[in-house]
Amino acid sequence: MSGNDRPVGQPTQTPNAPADPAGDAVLDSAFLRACRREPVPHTPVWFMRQAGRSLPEYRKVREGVGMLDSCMRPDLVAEITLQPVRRHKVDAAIYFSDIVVPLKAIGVDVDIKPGVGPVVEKPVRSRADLERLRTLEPEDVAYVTEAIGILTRELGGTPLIGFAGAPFTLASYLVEGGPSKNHEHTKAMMYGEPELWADLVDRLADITAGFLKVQIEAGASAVQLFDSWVGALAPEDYRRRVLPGSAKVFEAVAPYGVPRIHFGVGTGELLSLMGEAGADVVGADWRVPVDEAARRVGPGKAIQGNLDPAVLFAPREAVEQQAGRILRAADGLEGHIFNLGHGVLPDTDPQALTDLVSYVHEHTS
Ligand code: 1CP
Repeated sequence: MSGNDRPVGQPTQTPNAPADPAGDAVLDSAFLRACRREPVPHTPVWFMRQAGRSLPEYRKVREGVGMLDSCMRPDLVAEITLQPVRRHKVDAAIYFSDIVVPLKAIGVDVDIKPGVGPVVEKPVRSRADLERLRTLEPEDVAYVTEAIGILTRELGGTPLIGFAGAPFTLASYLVEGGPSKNHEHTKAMMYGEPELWADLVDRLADITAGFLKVQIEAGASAVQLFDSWVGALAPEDYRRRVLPGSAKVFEAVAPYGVPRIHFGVGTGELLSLMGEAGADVVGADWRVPVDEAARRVGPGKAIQGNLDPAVLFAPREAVEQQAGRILRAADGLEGHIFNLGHGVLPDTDPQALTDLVSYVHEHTS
C-alpha cells in the first residue's frame, strides 16, 4: 500500500513498512517472547489438544461431520481453533487438524475412526507401498491456507501454532495400520529392513516439511513437530534411525525464522537428542521436572510443559499445588511455556483449564 491510498487513521511506522498492529502484537506476545527466551510479562500457557474433545461447543459444531471432513472445511477449522482461545484466554492457538491430514491429502487411504484414531486401510510394509507416498504440493491442502487466512485475521494479537506429525510417529500409523502399543511392525521394519525404513523416514520428512511450510507461509507464527510415540525407542536407535528425518524437517523450515517446538511422550532419555534435531523449544511430559528437562536439553533452548493431564481431574487446590510446583521448577529458566505433559483428556472439565490459565498468569506476572 502506498502512502497515498492508505486509509485515514492508519499511519505507517516508516514509509515502506505499513503498520501491522496485530502482526507486531503477535511478535511481541508472551508466547513468542518465551520461545525466543526473552523476558515475558507472564508465563505463556497453551494446551496440546486444547481445541476439541473437551469442549461442548466443539462437540456441537462437529455433530454429523467426520473428523477428517471437518479438517478440510476452513470455516469449521477456524471456528474450532478459536473456541479455546475465547474460552480459556490461552496465549496461543493451535491450528485444528490432525497429524494424518497431509497423508490423506496425498491419497493415503487413512480415516479417523471415532474412539479408535487414525486407521490405514493398506499399511505400508514394502518398497512398493512406500512408492505410493508422493510429495505434498500446496494445492493438496488449499483449505489449510484458506483457514489460516481467516484465523490470522480473527486472532488479532494471539499467535497461531501450526503443527505436523514427525516421521517416526507418522510411520508408526502407516506401518501398523492404526494406533499401536508396541509398534512391533514398525520396529520390525526399522531393524529388519533398515534401508526401506530410512527411505520411509526421509519421504515422510519431505511430506511433513511441505505441510509445515504451507502453514508458515499462510501465517502460522510457530510450529510444533509432534513425535508422540518416539519415547518407545532407545537413544541410540533414535539417533541413527529417526533423528536424521526430524532434523531434515527442522532444517527445511529454519529459513522462515519461526520458533520450532519438538514434543514427544516418555522422552526423558531422548530430550537432549530431540533438541539436537534442531528445535528451538523442547516439550517434556510430566515424568521429568522442567528444570531437569532444561538441564538435559542444554542451553539455548526454551522448555515447554509439563502438567500431567490427569491432574486436572483433581480438586482445584490440588491442580494449583501441582502447577505451582512446575512454576517454581521453571523459575530461572531462560524460556518456559506452560503446557500439559500431553494432550487434554476428552473428559476434562473445561473450567479446570480456564482456572489453570488464570492461575499461571496470576502467579507469574
Ligand atoms: O487442539 C487440538 O485438538 C488440535 C487438533 C489435534 C492435534 C494437535 C488433533 C485433532 N489431533 C492432533 C495431533 C495428533 N493426532 C497427535 C499428536 C498429538 C498427541 O500425541 O496427542 C496424534 C498422535 C494424533 C493421532 C490421533 N488422532 C489420535 C491418537 C490415537 C492413538 O494412537 O492413540 C486420535 C484419537 C486422533 C483423532 C483426533 N484428532 C483430533 C481430534 C479432536 C481427534 C478425536 C476425534 C474426533 O473428535 O472425532
